[in-house]
Amino acid sequence: MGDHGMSRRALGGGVLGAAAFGLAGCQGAPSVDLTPRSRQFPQDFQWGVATAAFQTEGSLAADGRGPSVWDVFERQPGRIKDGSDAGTATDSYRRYAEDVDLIAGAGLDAFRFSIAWSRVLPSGGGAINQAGLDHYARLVDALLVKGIAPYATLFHWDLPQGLQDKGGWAVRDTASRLADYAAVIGERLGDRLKRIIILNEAAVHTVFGHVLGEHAPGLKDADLLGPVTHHLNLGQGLAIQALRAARGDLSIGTTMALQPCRPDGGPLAVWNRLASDGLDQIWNRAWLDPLLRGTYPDAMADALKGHVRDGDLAITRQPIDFLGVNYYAPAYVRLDLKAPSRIAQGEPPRGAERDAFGRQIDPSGLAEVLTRLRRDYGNPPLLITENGASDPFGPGPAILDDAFRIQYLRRHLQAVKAAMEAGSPIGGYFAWTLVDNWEWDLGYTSRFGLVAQDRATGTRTPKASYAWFKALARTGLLPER
Ligand code: GCO
Repeated sequence: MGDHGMSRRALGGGVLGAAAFGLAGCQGAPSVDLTPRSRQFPQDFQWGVATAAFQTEGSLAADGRGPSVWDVFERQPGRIKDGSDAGTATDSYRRYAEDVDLIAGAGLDAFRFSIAWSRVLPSGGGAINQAGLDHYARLVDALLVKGIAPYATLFHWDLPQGLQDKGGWAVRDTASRLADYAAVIGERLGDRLKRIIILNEAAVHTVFGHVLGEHAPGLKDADLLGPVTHHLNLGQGLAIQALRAARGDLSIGTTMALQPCRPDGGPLAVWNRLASDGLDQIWNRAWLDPLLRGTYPDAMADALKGHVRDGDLAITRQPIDFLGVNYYAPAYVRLDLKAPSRIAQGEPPRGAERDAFGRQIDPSGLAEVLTRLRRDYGNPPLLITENGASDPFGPGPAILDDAFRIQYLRRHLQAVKAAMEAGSPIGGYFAWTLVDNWEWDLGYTSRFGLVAQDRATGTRTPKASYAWFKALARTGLLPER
């Protein structure tokens, strides 16, 4: 697996470090049909692209923005693979109009971006920074003028450092601060911004930011798994309530990184199945269950002890208008009795096709996730809020003739259409991402864009995948190959 083996969301290497799990056997992967009867998507299906504030905006000191945990983390030596920072990123804070033109130029219906909390509330709470808010008002207006539906994520991992200084997600109060911030967005932008996503991939933020120390805020403390998970879930519930109280006409959802957790060695590898089930509970169910069922899975019980108060699970469980699903790859897991969590990274089957992260490229994992939501979680309305492929890592120029990306998107969209035919109410698909950006701890060495960027000049150059996605958005007809 080379040096990619330890990268984030390969879910590996390390030890999750949770307290002992209630390990129980899990089912093998359900058999799923990946071939749709028809490759024609419905007329009203939304085609979009997704981005995140810290990965794109740059202008980190502009207009009164306060620092976030990522501003602090990226400056710590050794944290970012290429030693870069997101000071410029794609310069989207200044070039947002160009990006809107690219989205409109591709005929897309929707744009998912995130709002930087610390632009609106520079230290996380208190007085509103009007200049920061105005930026998002301008962006939303620019999208609406072109008939593009804005979807704003409230929290894409960039907690204001002012809140981190008070304990961040490890403390309960941060949940209320998220709700206050949500209310501000609902009240100040809700007249035109109608679609709001509360959290992005809270599992990644929890595990990679607080347990493994590979993401901001860079903490490596297994004891944080329970409190951080619960306070994010609680904050999400409170934020949904606050938005509903602010306005009655919002479409509110949240986005999760859902990954099928598969035992290394296949379903007959019984010991590894214990570990893959443990990871499934921490990674997927610790987020799905509190929101959609008002419960936590057993494996979280010890970690959560002392953090869940009476009534909390009535708050975490909220009606949502859509669930956002981000999918890239399945996770392979093995049992490791030496690891405190007993969970370690496994290997995909031999000969598996792999992405730049070393993860298996496998659209059946997406189908599996969608089937589960249909069968076990009441079939909520869904959006695919991220899916995409990186160029091979490295400093070289972007690959403009990116046939591999087109094939990745096409094959995953086949799985999406097949799931729709099987009864999943999927309303749209957002490719990750518009322009090659700053990929967190990987800096500028990983590129997911449909559009390349010359980092010296900021000039944007559409890749082959941009033209391909444009044709798809126009016709809704997925090419056969
Ligand atoms: C996520 C991340 C994105 C990544 C993308 C590619 O939500 O998964 O937020 O920011 O850039 O997933 O790895």
